[in-house]
Amino acid sequence: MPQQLSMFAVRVSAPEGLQYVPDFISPEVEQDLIAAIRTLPLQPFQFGHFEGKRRVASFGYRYDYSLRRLELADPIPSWLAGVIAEIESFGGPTTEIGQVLCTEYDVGVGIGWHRDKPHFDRVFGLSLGSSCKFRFRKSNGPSWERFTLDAEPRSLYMMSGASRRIWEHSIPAVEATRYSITFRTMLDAGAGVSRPRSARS
Ligand SMILES: O=C(O)CCC(=O)C(=O)O
Repeated sequence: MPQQLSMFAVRVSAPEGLQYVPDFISPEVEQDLIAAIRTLPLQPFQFGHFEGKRRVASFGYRYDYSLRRLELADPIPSWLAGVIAEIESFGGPTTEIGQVLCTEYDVGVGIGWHRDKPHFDRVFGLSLGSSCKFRFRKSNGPSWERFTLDAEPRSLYMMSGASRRIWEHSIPAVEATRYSITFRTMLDAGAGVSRPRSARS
């Protein structure tokens, strides 16, 4: 490789522990899930005194940024039972979803750089309605190592290991309305509150 080029060559490899499954659900299931999310009392994301533009509904647990702790939320609704069973099967033995977050991103809305709260273990995310650039970054001394996943509608991503604990993730402003459902397993030691009863069929 010419010297000039090698200076700019970037090794782009997926973060360890990240898995991606295109077409995890059918278009029919996608439409049913979007319709169900639209019936929820979605509220602007609360970050202490600040309000995010994305609108969310939490089930099982919700993280309260003012109190800095997990609080119990409404039980996981039964219309999620089928997809949760598929995700738990994909995740393998011992995978038990304890928390669900439904999110609506209107056009122009995204989510900033963050890692999920340490109370949670693995994070599974279903993308619905439109695609997004699911960006990852990890500090590499003076610069950032970066990776971008094109998360397509109906796809599932799973973050575990370094992709979940070391890398941060964010989504830039979406170009068409996107919905996501994130499903999280719990780290029992960190939960600090008793397990909610899930409304599973
Ligand atoms: O919408 C998504 O797929 C990601 C959501 C997310 O990162 C979060 O709510 O913490």
